[in-house]
Amino acid sequence: MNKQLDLYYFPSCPYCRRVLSAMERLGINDKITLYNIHQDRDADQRLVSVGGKRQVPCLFIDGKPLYESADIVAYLEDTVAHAG
Ligand SMILES: N[C@@H](CCC(=O)N[C@@H](CS)C(=O)NCC(=O)O)C(=O)O
Repeated sequence: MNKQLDLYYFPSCPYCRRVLSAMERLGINDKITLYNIHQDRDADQRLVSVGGKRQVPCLFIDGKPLYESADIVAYLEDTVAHAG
């Protein structure tokens, strides 16, 4: 997997926790950079300006936003975890 993967999240969000647990389960924590939008104002603004809305979790795949925790988990399972 040579794509840049950035997860925008905040810790108390249950949908974010679903994605974080999947990352843990799949053993891919080291492949994804985390941005806590409650601690990082620039990241928060990037999420809105590039992603289009302030909703987390959002996974940026080479700069393109993927919203919805179920879709993110499916992407991680199908694409990232099998990439070696
Ligand atoms: N269906 C979404 C729900 C995500 C969601 O509601 N996240 C909340 C935080 S827990 C949020 O960002 N709310 C702001 C908004 O939707 O504008 C998912 O499964 O990812």
